[in-house]
Amino acid sequence: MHTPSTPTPLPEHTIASPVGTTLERYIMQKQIEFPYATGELSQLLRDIALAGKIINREVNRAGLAGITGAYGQQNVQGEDQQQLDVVANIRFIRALRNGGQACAVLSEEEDDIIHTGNDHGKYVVAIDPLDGSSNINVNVSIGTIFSIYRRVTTVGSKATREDFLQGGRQQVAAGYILYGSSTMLVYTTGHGVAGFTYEPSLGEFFLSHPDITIPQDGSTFSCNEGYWFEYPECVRTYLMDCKRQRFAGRYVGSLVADYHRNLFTGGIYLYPPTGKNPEGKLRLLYECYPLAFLIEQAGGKALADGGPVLDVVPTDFHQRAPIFIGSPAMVTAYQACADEPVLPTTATTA
Ligand code: AHM
Ligand code: MG
Repeated sequence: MHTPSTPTPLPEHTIASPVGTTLERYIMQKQIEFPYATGELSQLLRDIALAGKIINREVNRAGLAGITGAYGQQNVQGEDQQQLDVVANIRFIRALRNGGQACAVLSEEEDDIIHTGNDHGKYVVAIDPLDGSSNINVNVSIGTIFSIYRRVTTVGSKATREDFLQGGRQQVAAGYILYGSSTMLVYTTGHGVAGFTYEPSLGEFFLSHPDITIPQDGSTFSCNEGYWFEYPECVRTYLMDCKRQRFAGRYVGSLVADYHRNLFTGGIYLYPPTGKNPEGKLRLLYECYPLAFLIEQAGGKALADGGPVLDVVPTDFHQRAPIFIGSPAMVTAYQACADEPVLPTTATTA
């Protein structure tokens, strides 16, 4: 006779749900915490997540769909556009236009601001739709970076420059989407930082990293050392110090990927002024500001030339700024090198 045996418990990994709180639910929960919130910013964040899902799909099938490779034109910064840059730009602007909450968009790929036609929208969005263009064709992680402001012009009128040139401290939300071995959305609304991982089979972002904080210190530096001879002396001094301590040099060349790694493991990302880019290469409004806002919310630090990135005064849509961003102890150590007075070179007597 068959005696029933105790069923073998399923291995934990087969039943432990990787999923829990969806981005949707999280946004809703957060909204409830702010009694006067109208839900418009929440909707805007959903629109950005939707655009991220669409771009994720494009990135994943790019090789098969034949949309890798150069587009054959340059953007406003004089950089060669990739086909995916252009696709991501169109997708993002379309999602924001359809969403209705953003009245205007500033994109790395467009010379001027784009009016969405939603003049009653209360927000404006600055985006780099697909950052790390040089990595698109070689299957390396790339990302989207976004920054959101509440408009300062009258609701119902056309958005203007003033809505975008408010300064980094006026951002109401900012974040990035990393298209990597998994796709993640990480954002802040000024109340800490949360990270969500995309579950492609369900088509949902799930809360995977609540309350992200960057390690206070780290042992990774990320910069393009090919520019060594163009870097200011203080940058070389700092990097030499990193090397003396046998820190790891890690540079993907995709800002979002380098930033994301350093956010989780500790480190510093540097893009100093160079001969080719004396103001630095990265764009203030849709690269430096949002990542600086997010790093400060995660307990990190972001410097430009002589002060916090968020205090750099914006004058142009596409202006550039140097950036030194990451674990606070590392950024402070760089700052100490930068603050060191440059000794006059005096002739030595024999
Ligand atoms: P992009 O916006 O044209 O893609 O340029 C930004 C990228 C960053 O992702 C990356 O960190 C940096 O440029 C790499 O620049 P470089 O090749 O000079 O090191
Ligand atoms: Mg970029």
